[in-house]
Amino acid sequence: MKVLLLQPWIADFAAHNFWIRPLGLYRLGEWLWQRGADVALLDCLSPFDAPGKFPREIVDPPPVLASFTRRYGRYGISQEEFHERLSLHGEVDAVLLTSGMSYWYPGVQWAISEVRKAVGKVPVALGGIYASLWPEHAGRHSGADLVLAGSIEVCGGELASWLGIPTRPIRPFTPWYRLNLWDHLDYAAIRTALGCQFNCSYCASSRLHEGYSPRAPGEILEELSWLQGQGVKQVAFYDDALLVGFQHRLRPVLKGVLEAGMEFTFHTPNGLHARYVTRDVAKWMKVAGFRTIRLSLETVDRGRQVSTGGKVETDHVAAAVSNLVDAGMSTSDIGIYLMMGLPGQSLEEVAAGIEYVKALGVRPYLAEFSPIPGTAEWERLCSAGMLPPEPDPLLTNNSVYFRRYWGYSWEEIDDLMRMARS
Ligand code: B12
Repeated sequence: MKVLLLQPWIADFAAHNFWIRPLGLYRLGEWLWQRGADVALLDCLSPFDAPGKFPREIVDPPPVLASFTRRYGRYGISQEEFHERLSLHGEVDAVLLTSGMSYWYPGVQWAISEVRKAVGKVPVALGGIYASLWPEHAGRHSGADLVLAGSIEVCGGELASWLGIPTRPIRPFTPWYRLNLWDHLDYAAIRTALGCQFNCSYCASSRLHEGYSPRAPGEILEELSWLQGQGVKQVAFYDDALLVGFQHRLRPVLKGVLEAGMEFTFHTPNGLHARYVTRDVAKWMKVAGFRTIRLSLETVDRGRQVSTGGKVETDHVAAAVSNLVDAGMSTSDIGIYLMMGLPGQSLEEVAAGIEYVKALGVRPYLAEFSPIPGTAEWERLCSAGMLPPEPDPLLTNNSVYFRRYWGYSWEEIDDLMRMARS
């Protein structure tokens, strides 16, 4: 059996390439190969430089977004390139798509429709983040024959019986990079664990990955060593909680990297837990080559810090910044995420966060709240009438939701965003 793994286009008003890599499809490829299937990859988001902007083709926005004046686009490779690559893969027995942000689902629809045009009746299944967070919507609107929610460990049985492959492994585990899925870019993304030990009220991590499963440091080192051999220089960590259990998880990895003389520039575009950035951790990060550092503060309002999950206190961030600076990190490489648009949050609260972060000498980054079904914040919004009944996932777009539902004017919001940038 030959299976084509497909990473679809992004459909949005903007799309930045923060070292985006199809990690979910890599894991799926490993799982399929162990069960006797051969795998190939078509990635609509490769090859493009990172960090950077994806090329886009302007398209008409879906009707629900028509009132937004910004231009909507399809980001990634051109349609011609898509069809060329599809034909190079020859005949396949099934196409398995992943999905990223749920509000990128038009990208999934376009990809499935193009596959159908080119290959006709091939079975198409969809998984990943949109499929996991909005399974009914994806079932009705994606065009896939099968929609599977959750990690492959959770939905694997159903996938195996649909494909007619064994549920249990019949081949030894082989990492994705030995399955010919590598596309020769000079950057990579990696996860050292799946899931998160925290349970923040706005985050869907627990719906995507049950529990918390760290990978063995040796396995991560082997992957890094292979990537180094391919000329990879930049590596982004995609963990939810990279620094949890630092001494027995990340420290051995960084030690191994240094001992083997591997030279990487590491990035943490997904915010780190500030409380774990101790002096020791900061020193390791500096020595091992960490560059882009993002810390999650989210808000300086103590009540909201507690009610959203208690992962951070304002002082943790001040201590983390000073530890990083003392370790030799440049303040221009340190950014602090602040959430904006949370239910009940005021402009003043966000502004106070911006002031606080600037006073630390580092840069605030506003992360617009994107409501996700199944989270505590979602329930809060529904009871407060701050979401239409049966909302289209497009309205949860991080560039859309807060402008339409937060309760402040565009001018007020623009002022706040300018304040963060200035
Ligand atoms: C890394 C990450 C980022 C990175 C990279 C994002 C990217 N575009 O790839 C950065 C830091 C840039 C980022 C930014 C943002 N992110 Co983010 N991010 C994540 C994170 C932590 C991991 C995603 C990931 O790469 N997973 C890796 C692989 C291993 O997992 P996976 O894809 O789910 O695959 C598994 C299964 O889904 C399944 N599977 C996958 N595909 C398929 C296919 C088939 C057929 C099958 C059967 C199974 C299957 O098998 C895989 C293995 O088990 C998730 C949280 C999470 N724990 O997933 C949030 C998450 C995706 N992000 C989220 C949000 C809100 C954002 C921001 C909007 C935040 C903000 N306001 O700025 C921005 C948007 C930026 C953008 N436009 O890209 C939300 C999603 C929101 C939504 N509505 O969809 C999440 C879920 C976090 C949350 N708040 O709950 N993010």
